[in-house]
Amino acid sequence: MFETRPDRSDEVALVGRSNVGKSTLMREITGHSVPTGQRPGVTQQPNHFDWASADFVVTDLPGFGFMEGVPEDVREETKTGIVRYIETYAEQILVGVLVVDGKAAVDIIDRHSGPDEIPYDVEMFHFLRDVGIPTVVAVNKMDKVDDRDGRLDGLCDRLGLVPPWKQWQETIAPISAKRGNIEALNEAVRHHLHDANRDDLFQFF
Ligand SMILES: Nc1nc2c(ncn2[C@@H]2O[C@H](COP(=O)(O)OP(=O)(O)OP(=O)(O)O)[C@@H](O)[C@H]2O)c(=O)[nH]1
Ligand SMILES: [Mg+2]
Repeated sequence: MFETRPDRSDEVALVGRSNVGKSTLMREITGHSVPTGQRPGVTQQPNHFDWASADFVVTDLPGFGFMEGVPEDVREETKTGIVRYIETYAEQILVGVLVVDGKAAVDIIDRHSGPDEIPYDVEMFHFLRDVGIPTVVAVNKMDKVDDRDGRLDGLCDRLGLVPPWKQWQETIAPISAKRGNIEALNEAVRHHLHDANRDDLFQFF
């Protein structure tokens, strides 16, 4: 998982369950084609995209979660790889983008909540923040969501952010990557880049 990273310092990393639209978002951000797919597990290795003009890389990490035909131990290995990657580059990752499926996330979180189970999205959100990475949740596929405010408030609640979601616009960014509607994410990312004194990277968002 580490071999392919270009020799670049600063990074924005996309992380999230399989099939939520990370690679589609990567394509929107970079303007370059990235393999995407109907089935989970399309991205098995990190996709990196860097520009000649800046010491900067965007990374689309493999997805985690149920993938048809992928055995449990391979999935765990993928998850461990993702966690190690993030720990290793925590200093360089200026913004972590946790991508979730706006229509399904709350239900999946609730289904996996229990006395000895922490849902992946919740775990990853806290992990990113624990290692000191400013984090934005890109709530994707909003084109499929009817009760927009209800869904976003519900997600905030699960992540430990007191609703209404509108007071968390630096953290909660409703988007539709497939439709090219990612302005809320760009704004949130710019907010964190500004905090890091990196307005020079606004050209990419
Ligand atoms: N309706 C809708 N579908 C989307 C959106 N973004 C992505 N998709 C679809 O979701 C599916 C998965 O997209 P990918 O970008 O391959 O997802 P991924 O998160 O990279 O998946 P893995 O590589 O398996 O982790 C594809 O069929 C996309 O066309 C969106 O904003 N709205
Ligand atoms: Mg992918």
